[in-house]
Amino acid sequence: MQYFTIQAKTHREAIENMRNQYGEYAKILTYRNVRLGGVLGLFGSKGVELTGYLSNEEKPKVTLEEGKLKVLEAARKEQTLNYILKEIKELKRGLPANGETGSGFGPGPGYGQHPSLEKLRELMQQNDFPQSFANEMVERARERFSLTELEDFTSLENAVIDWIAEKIPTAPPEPEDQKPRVLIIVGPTGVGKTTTIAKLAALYGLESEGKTARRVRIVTIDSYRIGAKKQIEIYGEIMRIPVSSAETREDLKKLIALHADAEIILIDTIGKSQRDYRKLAEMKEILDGAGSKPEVHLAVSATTKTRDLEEIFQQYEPFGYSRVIVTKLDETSQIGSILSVVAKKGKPISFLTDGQKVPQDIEPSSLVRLLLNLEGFHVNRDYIENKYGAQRRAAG
Ligand SMILES: Nc1nc2c(ncn2[C@@H]2O[C@H](COP(=O)(O)OP(=O)(O)O)[C@@H](O)[C@H]2O)c(=O)[nH]1
Ligand SMILES: [Mg+2]
Repeated sequence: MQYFTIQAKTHREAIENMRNQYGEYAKILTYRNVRLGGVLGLFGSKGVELTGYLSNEEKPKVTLEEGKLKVLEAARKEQTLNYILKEIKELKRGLPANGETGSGFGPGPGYGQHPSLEKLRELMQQNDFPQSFANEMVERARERFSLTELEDFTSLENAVIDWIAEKIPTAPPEPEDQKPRVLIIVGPTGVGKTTTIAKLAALYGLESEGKTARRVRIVTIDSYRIGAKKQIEIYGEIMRIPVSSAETREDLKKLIALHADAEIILIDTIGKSQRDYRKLAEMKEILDGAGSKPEVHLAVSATTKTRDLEEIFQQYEPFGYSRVIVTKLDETSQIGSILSVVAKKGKPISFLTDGQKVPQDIEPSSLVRLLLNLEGFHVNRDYIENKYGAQRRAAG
């Protein structure tokens, strides 16, 4: 019988060496831990030593031995798997379990979520940003911020402010060379079109610090509603701005020709439900009398839900509006819906109104004002003003 001794760093390596040197007939007799190298067994590194012999037994036996080895190997693999699973569980225990609670936003159960990302979702919800918009911001944060960087929530907030700002469409001020400038406001009933026309009439038509009064005319095609004409006429009287009404496309054409000497003609329109297609078509027909280059502004209330806003934006598309006036900012602290819709539709905001008082509760839209209106962001006012102040009036 031939005997052998094998030393190796690990048990596995020893067995492998044995198989390589002596093949499948090798059998193990003894097995012990030893020190490899060093002097008199000292100072060496840890290793194993096994002794064995070569058996003359028939193949089947060996096959059985191999089978055992396979089972052992499989068991070892399973142990490794179990070990890895245990490690993963440990790791997860160290993370907040937010991802698993399924906030409705998360990537799904089983994913850990950094607390800052969770906080960001809350911020987005607090401002009424729709889910898709919130998801986009959180995804960006996840992509662009490392785990360590996420610890600094202030810098994440600043970045998100920038990402929101990037998405808000801006436009250069309307060209003032066209005379008269024809500005039409369309939009659903009760959003504040007539009130806004009065505010604009004051803004342009009354003298104020450093600004001379411009020649403003008001035309209303809101003569269907009893009292509606009266409302704007009273404003006109107070401001000494002439108000006339048009009921047909020909009327409107004539009035615009008549006011050829005016600098700005403001046109107030019938407030109708965006679902009253017949009335909308009728109004479109009348407004065609305004010539080829009127500026059409769609007025919507900041309090409108995202879905309704999308429907309104869609239904007023035939009027070819190029700007959006956001009214009633004083009635809500959540502007995520309107911001997400103007971003999606690519329509710049021209004016913001925030109260019933004529003429003061209006201002040209600015990124600064919109961004400062976001709720819950602890962003330094100076940061926003320095960065976006230059774009003030950008959309006006
Ligand atoms: N709180 C608030 N109310 C407004 C604002 N603008 C208009 N309103 C009010 O909304 C109501 C409808 O306004 P109106 O101009 O007649 O709307 P229109 O039907 O679109 O012409 C009136 O009571 C206005 O005083 C605003 O910015 N804030
Ligand atoms: Mg009105």
